[in-house]
Amino acid sequence: MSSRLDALNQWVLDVARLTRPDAIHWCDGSDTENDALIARMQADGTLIKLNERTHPDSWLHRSHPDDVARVEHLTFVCTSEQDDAGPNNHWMSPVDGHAQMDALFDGCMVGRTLYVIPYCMGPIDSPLSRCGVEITDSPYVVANMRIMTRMGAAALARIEREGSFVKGLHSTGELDPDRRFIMHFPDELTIKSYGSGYGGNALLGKKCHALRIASHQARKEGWLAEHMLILGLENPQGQTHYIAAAFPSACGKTNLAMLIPPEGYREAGWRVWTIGDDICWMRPGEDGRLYAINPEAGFFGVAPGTSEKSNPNALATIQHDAIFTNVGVTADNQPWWEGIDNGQQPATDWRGEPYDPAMRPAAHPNARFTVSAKQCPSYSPMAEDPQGVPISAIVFGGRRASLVPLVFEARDWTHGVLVGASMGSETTAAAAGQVGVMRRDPMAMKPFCGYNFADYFAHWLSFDRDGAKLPKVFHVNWFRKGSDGKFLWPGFGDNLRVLEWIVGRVEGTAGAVDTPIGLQPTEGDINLGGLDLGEEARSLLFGFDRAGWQAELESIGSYLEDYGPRIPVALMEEQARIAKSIG
Ligand code: GTP
Ligand code: SPV
Ligand code: MN
Repeated sequence: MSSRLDALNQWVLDVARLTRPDAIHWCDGSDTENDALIARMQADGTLIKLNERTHPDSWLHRSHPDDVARVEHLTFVCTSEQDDAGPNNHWMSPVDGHAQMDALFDGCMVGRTLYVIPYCMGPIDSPLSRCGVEITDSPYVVANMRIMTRMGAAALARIEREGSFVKGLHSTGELDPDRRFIMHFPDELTIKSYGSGYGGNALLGKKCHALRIASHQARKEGWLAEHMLILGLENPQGQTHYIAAAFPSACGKTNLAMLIPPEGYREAGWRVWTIGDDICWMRPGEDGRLYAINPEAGFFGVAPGTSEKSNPNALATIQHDAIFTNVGVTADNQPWWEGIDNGQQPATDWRGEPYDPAMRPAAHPNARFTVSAKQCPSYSPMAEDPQGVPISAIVFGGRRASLVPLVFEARDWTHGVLVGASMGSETTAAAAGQVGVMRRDPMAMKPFCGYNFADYFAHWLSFDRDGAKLPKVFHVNWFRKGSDGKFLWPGFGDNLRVLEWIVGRVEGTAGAVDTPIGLQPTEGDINLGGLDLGEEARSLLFGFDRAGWQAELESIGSYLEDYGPRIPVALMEEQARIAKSIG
């Protein structure tokens, strides 16, 4: 088979000449094709069948033990000028990048099948959607891309019509960490990824295309590609506000996007609708508001911590037709992870060894599930709307054990951009490296912005123009800890209380007090009824620590200065204004 697009046929031929596969397979996305791939992976041990009675049509994949997360130190943006990639990216010249990657790809598919995956990011009929083609030698990648994107014949038809597409070339190679690179060539709309089979490194439609390449396109075309969930919050009157929220990897997007309101709210008629849990593309509509789509079709979610109590919607979603990567299993082959809290015990850990509680966790901390969004009970019908949904509020948030209160509101758009740009968060297991180290992660895009952050902040500021009806901007922190080292805020379903305040601010009905960092609720402005918050919790979640913020603003100032003269003056002025008002 081939396509009606010469440029695509030629690229596939060129790649095949370089990589020398035994066979070429063009994916049509059909059930028959998927069944055959799954059977093949079951036969060679790539997939292990889970308990058919409790988890129909579900699979366990155990990755290479050194290939369990994104590798930021091996991820590059290749632009002709290093300054265009910025201090926020590792850089290589396009010539060197191609040379290094092509040497790795040379002959790497001998004995393997080359799969051609046409995919569409976003509803197939949406003007906001964008297409790509991933070439891979990994059937696991094909099966995951089929869940995570609109993959196959319909996407190919759109690509043939449009004539252009993002090119992604992937091989698992030898899974040798010393022969592993993920490179982006934004000016050529090209991605080359070698040596890893893990999600963010290998499912190229996701972070590589929908964030790094798309952020580059978005800047040129006047839109935004963001690491954000999108949810609809329906109130008892039946009105729905859409909220987009950027939290760094493994900091709560999936959980917030699928929230089930706490007791009392549920009965009153509050409801959360899930549009997306990881990526948001948005652009100004004719009425001046920002309209957002979720470019993905599935969830690649963190398994550990997912339980009937923390995220019942996610648990319901993964009961069938799911792929579990690096979880433990029970004696009767049910998936298991730390925090699943279902009364069962693991027999085997994620490496396939007998589980020994004294040694290490059963599931890898970055174990994931891959599942179609359509299986989620809270999945919004609006997620398939080609026009997208209007955004009423943008929420930034990080994992901050100290200083940062539960929630505050930015005074205006420029202040909101500063709040996003100065986000800090403690690192998690989603990326290789040390966990729990506080770093700046602007807009949760540190690992994903495909160009210089200084230009990215300027792009954000540029949305504040005549006729724009921009969302209000907020900052939240679910992860503040008390002197006993425990989380002070119950989180999960109770985060609805904060969303209620946010929507109240949008509608002009909720109160707040002015502090140097923005507008903060007092305890009386948020419904805390039924919660058991101690004195320390109340004062830290709702207080303002002047000395602490003084130091924080200084640190934000020097962080922004690291970007040199490209940093927008308006952002530095905003930082100076706030630093001064703290005193
Ligand atoms: P990526 O898929 O990596 O982009 O992550 P994500 O932002 O979707 O993170 P996710 O919702 O999967 O949450 C990751 C971890 O944070 C899990 O271990 C959750 O249990 C935990 N978490 C999520 N929400 C809350 C919360 O409100 N409070 C607390 N304490 N933990 C939370
Ligand atoms: C993240 O790390 O932010 C994820 C998982 O959502 S991955 O697809 O691997 O990037
Ligand atoms: Mn993510």
